[in-house]
Amino acid sequence: MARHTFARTTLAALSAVTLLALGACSSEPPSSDGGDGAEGGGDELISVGFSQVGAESGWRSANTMSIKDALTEENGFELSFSDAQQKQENQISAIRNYIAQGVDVIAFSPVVETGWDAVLEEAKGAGIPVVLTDRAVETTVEDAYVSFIGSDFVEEGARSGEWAVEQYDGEGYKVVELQGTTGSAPAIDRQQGFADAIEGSDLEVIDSQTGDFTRDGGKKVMEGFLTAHDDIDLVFAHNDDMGLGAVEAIEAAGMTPGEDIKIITIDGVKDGMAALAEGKFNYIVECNPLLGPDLAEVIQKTVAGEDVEERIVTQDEAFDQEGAKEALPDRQY
Ligand code: GZL
Repeated sequence: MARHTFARTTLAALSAVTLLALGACSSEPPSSDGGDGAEGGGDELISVGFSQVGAESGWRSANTMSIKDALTEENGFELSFSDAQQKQENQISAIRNYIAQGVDVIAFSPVVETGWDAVLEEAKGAGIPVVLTDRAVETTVEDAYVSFIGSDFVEEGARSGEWAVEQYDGEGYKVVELQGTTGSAPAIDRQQGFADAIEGSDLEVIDSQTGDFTRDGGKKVMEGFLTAHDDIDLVFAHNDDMGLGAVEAIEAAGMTPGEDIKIITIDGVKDGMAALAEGKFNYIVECNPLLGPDLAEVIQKTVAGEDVEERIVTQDEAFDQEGAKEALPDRQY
């Protein structure tokens, strides 16, 4: 509110001519009828309610930064942002608040795939378009969202498995898997993609458990794996943060990560790329978190009544240790 108060004070002090030149930087609350709010002079801000999963990983922090950097007032947006601390009930109540506020658009990154039908129905009933970023949902609601912007997680799992087969097939590798958040699209799809890719090779997944995408979760699960198994050759971690937790557990057990036990992860955040460049990881499949610009464009087009692509697939690269050394200096996140 301070921002709006300040804006009103500043605007009140300006001459009428300047005010006209500025264009109505609307500090009025979003239109109550859930309308798109931009039917007025076209210079009004587009009000957006965004529900973020949480702040569980380096990827999430980079994703949040990208969204906040794109949905700024100078870019024509009024952003309400909430962090759900990885709890679906917090996301659902945040979305309900945005509906009650009558924002122009709701966007969110669903922490898990299911359980969204009721709130998606409510947003639809209020005439508020919904955009999904990062993760998909399973829903029976017709036309529940206008677009889903994010990576192909099955492909990320497959690229991880294909590289593992290329490098290690024929050596009878025993694999342990650090899964992402149970029920989340990336955890479900990455596991599927990896399993399909190693089918027919002699790599065998001997244990798999969720570390909830956090470094601490990855460390604790890896400690359990090291206690239960004395023949682990490879860790497949669904994100860098859990892989970095596994590095701590492997080193604490007196072994050398990247050599005694190989590590393949997904994301490609700075800390992960640094571990890869240092030889503690062996391969990373990137999952680009910089979704803000695409989200801003989809919202602007939606409010303007233009068609938007229902599915926007983010392009991802992959890196081995040499690739990480070359790419690290220019990484944006
Ligand atoms: C992927 C994203 C995942 C990342 C994790 O798009 O949902 O969640 O891979 C993050 O690092 O926690």
